[in-house]
Amino acid sequence: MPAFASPCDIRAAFSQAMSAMYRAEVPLYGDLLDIVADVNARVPADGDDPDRDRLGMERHGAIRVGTAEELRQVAALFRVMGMEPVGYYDLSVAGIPVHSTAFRPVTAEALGRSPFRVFTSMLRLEMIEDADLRAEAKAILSGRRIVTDRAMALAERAAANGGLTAEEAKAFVAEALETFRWRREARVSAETYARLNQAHRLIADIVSFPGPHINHLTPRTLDIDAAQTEMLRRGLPVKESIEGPPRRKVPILLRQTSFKALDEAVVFAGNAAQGTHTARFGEIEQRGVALTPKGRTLYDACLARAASEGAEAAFADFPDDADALRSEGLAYFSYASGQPVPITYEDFLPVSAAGIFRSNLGDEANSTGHGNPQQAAFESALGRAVLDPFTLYAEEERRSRTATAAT
Ligand code: OOG
Ligand code: NI
Repeated sequence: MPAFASPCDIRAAFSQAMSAMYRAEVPLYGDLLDIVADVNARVPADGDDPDRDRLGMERHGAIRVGTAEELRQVAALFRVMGMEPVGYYDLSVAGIPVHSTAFRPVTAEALGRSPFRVFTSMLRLEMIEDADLRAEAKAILSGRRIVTDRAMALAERAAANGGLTAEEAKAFVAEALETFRWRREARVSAETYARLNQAHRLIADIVSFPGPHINHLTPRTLDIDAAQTEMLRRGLPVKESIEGPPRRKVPILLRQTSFKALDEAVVFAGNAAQGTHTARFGEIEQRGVALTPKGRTLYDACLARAASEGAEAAFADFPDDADALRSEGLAYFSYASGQPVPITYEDFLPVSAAGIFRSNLGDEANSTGHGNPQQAAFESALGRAVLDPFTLYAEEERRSRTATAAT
């Protein structure tokens, strides 16, 4: 039996390589890392942040793929790194023509070793209204290869053999990175780009380029309000409001903010006309405790009222101390250390994601669509079911109880 590199180590190496690449491509990302590191160092350790050890390496990124085949190919890459598809997100509720999942490690141990996630969206071609444009987008995507032959071969080898040797893993990291790299040479003419862009800016972003360039890479902060203030002080073009719940004593779920996409030079196919495209942006996040289905229902009700009542008033009904969250069954806790410790929310929020998409498409307006979740169609494109996040948190809580009972 050859010794295989652990998927956690491959993921950690990949996450680092991605961070280095993104830093070189988007210099503002380096500023963001500095701000977050400063803020995190200033937040006093009070035992309430069990994740402090992993914070420095914690990142999430996002990509948008065009076809089912592309989705399966990136899933094969993520599998080598021990990342599984968790959750289904329907962005059509916000008029955005994609649906999504998050590839991430699923055990507490793996999350502790390398907390790296990629929010992955797939284009919903059927949401392009113009039949000619829909057919054209489909034809353009059909000739595209977003994963290198060598990366695909290594992913297949890992699946067949049960892993990659250290040497293969190194080659895999370098090859897999190619899928996420920004390339300024569009595969379409300026004229086609303009028509795709007219249909939806996201469609142009997904269809026009050689691959699903990583569009942001987000570090995690312990105090997003302080980080937001510092971003504003430094003159970063940050969006006005923080997505998610208001500031609380016991943070819940996820709060996020971002700064606007950058205009980047592109070269169009055919006559090599120059143009610009807004592909990449900056984002930071603060994570809190994972909510149970009951807690999530209450959260959604508060969020719905926040628009009319204001967030502070709407969330006054949501208990803000750990004992109440636990005794009322609103949040998940781990009992591994003999005392209840909040289980961190490892996923995303569709409403926040829609807000992030929108602000970076240059559209702060609250556009809404019909909302048409098609999880079965997404899963058939992916070739497997996505995992249910609630099940994962509940299992983690149960496991910690059993471990505690045994000692
Ligand atoms: C993904 C936006 C969603 C988040 O943190 O909610 C996301 C995208 O713009 O492709 O990353
Ligand atoms: Ni994000």
